[in-house]
Amino acid sequence: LPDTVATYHVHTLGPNQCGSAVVQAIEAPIETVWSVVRRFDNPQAYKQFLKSCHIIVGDGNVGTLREVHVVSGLPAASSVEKLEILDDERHVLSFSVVGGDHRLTNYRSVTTLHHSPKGNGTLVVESFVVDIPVGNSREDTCIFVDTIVRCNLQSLARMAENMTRTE
Ligand code: A8S
Repeated sequence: LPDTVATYHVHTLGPNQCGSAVVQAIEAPIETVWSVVRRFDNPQAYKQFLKSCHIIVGDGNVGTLREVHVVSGLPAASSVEKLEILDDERHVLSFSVVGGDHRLTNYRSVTTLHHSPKGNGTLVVESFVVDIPVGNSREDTCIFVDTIVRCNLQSLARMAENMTRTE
């Protein structure tokens, strides 16, 4: 395993938290994928559940705060998120949820990119930790977040693969 996986994706869970990880293979070079992932000001480029994003404070480096608005049909309206890690050399991005109108209290995720073992592609690993909302089960919470993250990474794959075809 690459050492960034052990460093960034092994989370300590509190008694009322759940966490998981999603892995996505992408047939595009790591720098192409990273150019999309690193844009903390533009998550709606590939996160299809988001309809808008604006920067509250910061210049896109660590500490930057953004507010995203969610498409209708989800049990949420908005989220305020803080950029925690942006490492252009190791290809690591992490953000935490610090406010907003939704049920995912103390959500934090880490995304790392890796050269795929064979060929010119990329492996994306995204893990998260979140509090289990009162009235929800551990399993339902994990399935809900897992589904969102998996959709985001599938959309990221489509986008990066299209960019590669037209480069
Ligand atoms: C991300 C990951 C997640 C985003 C969740 C899990 C969210 O934006 C949506 C619905 C919610 O209920 C919570 O990388 C929240 O964005 C789509 C508003 C945080």
